[in-house]
Amino acid sequence: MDDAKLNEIVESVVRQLIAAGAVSAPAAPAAVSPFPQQNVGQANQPALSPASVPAASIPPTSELQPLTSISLPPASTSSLTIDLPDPATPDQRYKARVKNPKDADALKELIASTTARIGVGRAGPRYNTASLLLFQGDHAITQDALYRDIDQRLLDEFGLFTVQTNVTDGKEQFLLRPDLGRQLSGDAKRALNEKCAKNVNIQLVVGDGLSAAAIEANLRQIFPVIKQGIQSAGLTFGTPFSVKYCRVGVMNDIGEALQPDVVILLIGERPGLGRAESMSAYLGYKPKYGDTDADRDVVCNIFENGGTNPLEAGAFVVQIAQKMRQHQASGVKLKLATK
Ligand code: B12
Repeated sequence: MDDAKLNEIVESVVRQLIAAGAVSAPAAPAAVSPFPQQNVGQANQPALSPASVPAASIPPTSELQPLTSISLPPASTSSLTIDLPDPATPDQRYKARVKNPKDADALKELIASTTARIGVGRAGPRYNTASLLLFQGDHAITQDALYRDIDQRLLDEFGLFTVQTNVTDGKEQFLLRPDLGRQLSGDAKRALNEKCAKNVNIQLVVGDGLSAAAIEANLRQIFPVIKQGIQSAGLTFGTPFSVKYCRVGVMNDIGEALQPDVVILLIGERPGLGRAESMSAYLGYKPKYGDTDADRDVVCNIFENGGTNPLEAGAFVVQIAQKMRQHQASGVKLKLATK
């Protein structure tokens, strides 16, 4: 949402509060900030802060006048500004918020040493507003990654057609029924039979899993590395496709349907709070019904800037696939074979 839109919303809420008599209109133009302690460089008038709105005096929403019927003193909102800093920028995210720390430098070092949320301070027994907003923002990133589909334009860019698992009732069902996400639907099996090369050396598959954002963040880099790596090793690269509502276990059905030597599944990992771009590559040698995770390998935490770089991960995945073919094994069996 842009600043103008945000201003508009805040302005209309303030107007309603003023109209309902819950707060008094400031005598002169004033900054309105939900972050009173961060009113840096704003008008010298007192800001309308949550503290200046006595909760008991706010009438229920049903009693508020409709916005259209409010006539507003022009001076009270004409220069309404929002001075709330974006809580997700690195300087805000890692800001030490403990008031009067005993050793400010040590606190900064501690904060820099971990991605955990430490040194966030508090307002009485509660989070302060900045921490709460950051938490909510990060949670929204996670929810967004989980609930949306991979951008169709990206799939088109790589010529990937999409098949679906036995999940038929949207993301909620996908989340509640992992078993359905491990089975290709009847239509999917027919589509694979019609469109895909069989008995290839390497079958690459892209699955949404638990984060569409992860695929969007990494596919452009990792896909060409895997494809070229496989081809330059003289191996056959099957017809790649994508699976919607995909769980790792679907590799078994893919193995049964197409009989490749190795299946490589690029899939979105369960997102962390505010970290949605982490992708995994799961690999299995001749996957078949009944195989478990003990028969698979995984290269995890694939993302730029902090994780396994997708270009390097691509090269690593090609190496593992070659090793699997060489030893005709994957997972624990491969580990034992290469001991
Ligand atoms: C959730 C999870 C689990 C759950 C899976 C249950 C479930 N149904 O989701 C549980 C708690 C059972 C689990 C167990 C283990 N896990 Co785990 N797990 C994860 C986590 C947090 C998310 C995985 C994810 O999002 N998958 C994608 C979704 C779409 O897959 P899914 O189909 O819903 O679920 C399947 C996979 O998650 C898979 N899976 C989960 N862990 C592992 C580990 C291995 C080696 C394999 C092959 C598969 C696998 O099992 C699920 C059922 O098929 C990752 C962290 C990460 N950054 O990826 C670690 C992670 C993948 N797990 C890891 C490990 C080591 C294990 C264990 C071996 C731990 C142990 N010593 O017992 C076991 C063995 C797994 C097995 N199934 O045999 C490591 C793998 C490191 C590596 N490169 O080898 C990771 C990366 C965590 C880490 N940073 O150390 N795990």
